Amino acid sequence: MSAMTMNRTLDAQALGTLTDHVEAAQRQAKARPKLTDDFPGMTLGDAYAVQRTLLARWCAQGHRLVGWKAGLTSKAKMDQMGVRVPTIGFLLADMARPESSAVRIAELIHPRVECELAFVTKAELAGPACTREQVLAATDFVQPAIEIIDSRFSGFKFDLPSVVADNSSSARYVVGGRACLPDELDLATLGVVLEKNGEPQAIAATGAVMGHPADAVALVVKVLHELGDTLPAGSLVLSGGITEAVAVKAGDFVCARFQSLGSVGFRFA
Ligand code: OOG
Ligand code: MG
Repeated sequence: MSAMTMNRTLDAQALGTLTDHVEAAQRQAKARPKLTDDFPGMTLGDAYAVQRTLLARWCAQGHRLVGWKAGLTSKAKMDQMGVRVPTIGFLLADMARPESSAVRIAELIHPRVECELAFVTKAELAGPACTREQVLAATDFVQPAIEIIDSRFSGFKFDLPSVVADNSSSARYVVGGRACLPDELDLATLGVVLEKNGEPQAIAATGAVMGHPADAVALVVKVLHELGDTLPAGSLVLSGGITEAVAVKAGDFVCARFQSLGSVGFRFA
């Protein structure tokens, strides 16, 4: 990611209009055409400007930022979505749902679930060259997670600028299972099974995420640096779907089983 790729072209009015579109679609859980249909010249820098404006609006309304997610960090996810550049998105406290709970599906458009390794940090991470080693040294613990993504774009179809502006499809997340210290395990070789209603849907190992999921946390730090920001201590970071995402409907029970880290699951009501 270079400064070049963060070029911005939108004036303040266009930025406000695009943010209005995303905010309304998220609030109403209503799909709309992807943003680049109306703003074909939108750049990646423009898209992150919309995402930052959206974050500022949510925080001004009393929502609390608790961390960040990396998206499109595995080949399975890139192939599924047809976007080959990893992205980041923000996580708010009220997007979290408890393990083993019933998650309300009526608040969502066309949700999909992803199994991810979550990191919780104990020191600030910053800069353009954050490394896997720095991430591991700053990690308090890791834990299994399921992210619920819900693109606000019709047909769950988008391009890179549109998905970034839509906060990388972030909707809900559930963290659970067993918390482990990062040096207790080889975080690149843990087997993971994503199940729906007791049936395996996808199987992979944690290294499917960029070779090592800590590299996805480093990527988050690098993108934040491009945006003039850092990753504070105490952040939750979701490192990205290890397998392809799986569509769900009311009544489904989903579970992600992680080698050595236990499992996390919940149902959709
Ligand atoms: C974009 C978000 C991707 C992941 O873990 O890869 C993501 C999408 O696929 O809608 O969260
Ligand atoms: Mg994800």
